[in-house]
Amino acid sequence: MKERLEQIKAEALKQIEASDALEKLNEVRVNFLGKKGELTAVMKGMKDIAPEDRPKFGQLVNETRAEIERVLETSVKKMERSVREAKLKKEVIDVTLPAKKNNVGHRHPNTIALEEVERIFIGMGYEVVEGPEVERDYYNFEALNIPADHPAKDEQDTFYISGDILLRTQTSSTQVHEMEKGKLPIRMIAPGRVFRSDEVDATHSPSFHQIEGLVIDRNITFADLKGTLAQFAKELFGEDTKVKFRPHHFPFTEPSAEMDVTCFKCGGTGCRFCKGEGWIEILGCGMVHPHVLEMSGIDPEQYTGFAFGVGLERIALLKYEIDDMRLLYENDIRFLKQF
Ligand code: 2U9
Repeated sequence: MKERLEQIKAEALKQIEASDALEKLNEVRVNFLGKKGELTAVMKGMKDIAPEDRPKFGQLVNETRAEIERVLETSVKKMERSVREAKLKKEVIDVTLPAKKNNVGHRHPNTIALEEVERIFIGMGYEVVEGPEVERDYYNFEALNIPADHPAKDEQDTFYISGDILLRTQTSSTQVHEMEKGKLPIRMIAPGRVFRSDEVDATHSPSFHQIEGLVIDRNITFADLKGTLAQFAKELFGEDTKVKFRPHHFPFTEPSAEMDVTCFKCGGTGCRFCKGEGWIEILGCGMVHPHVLEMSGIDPEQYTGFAFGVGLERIALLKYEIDDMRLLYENDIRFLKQF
């Protein structure tokens, strides 16, 4: 039996010596030390040995196993080291090579303009609220005092999904949801994507972005509207910017107005940028129509409010002197990088 163990050890050491890969060493481990390996088979022969010889025999088997394990472990370590060294030799790093250029993205002009507008209104205590792009007819039109026969409701202007489900044409629907919550006062802006069935040209797109504002509290007057929007214009276009309000009509506000700002290029004297006008139209605004308040459960005898709406792309085009809206949607990095 002793000779058999000597034989096994010699054979194992020979195979370890001949191994040239980690997988081969593992095979040796399985073949000699594994559950179905040679040493286990010898152990199973224990029952044929005289009981008094068994302890000695067991010790011999254990010594053989320990010796094989020791040699195997040393070889594995040696093999791992040489594999690592070979890998390192192969992976030479040439520190003189030029560095890989990291192409970082760039904020879109719309995003820059939006963040600027948000910063201004957050500074005045407004909340930024977002709402769904898919809306019910009621929230997009009816609740805003836009009657069924209003031209804006025409299929040509609105993308209908089915029945009374549509893609919002204005972010006002977000403000209606906010009014319905019944928590007053409200001081919010609602930025977001809107959709209108328009042909694409230098100033139109079937999908663009609006920022609408809404303030509702006791004793809100047109003076609050003027002061707020004049401050907004100064912060956005420069301290010297003056504003002018022209009467207008919107179904959801009464009275309504459009606001112009003095041209930030010529200061109001007239130049090519403002087409000689000295003024640039910026936004629409007005006092929230009492019927609009009423429909959303707000008592117009107790509360009044003002609202406004600006086109985000219009602000971006003006601020960054871009003359074609389509450039904003092409996402050409060479264009975007300029702002
Ligand atoms: C509620 C009540 C009133 C939002 C308003 C405008 C005037 C306006 C346009 C500007 C350019 C849209 O992007 S644009 O095409 N918007 O002129 N929007 S007042 O009035 C509201 C909103 C919500 C509940």
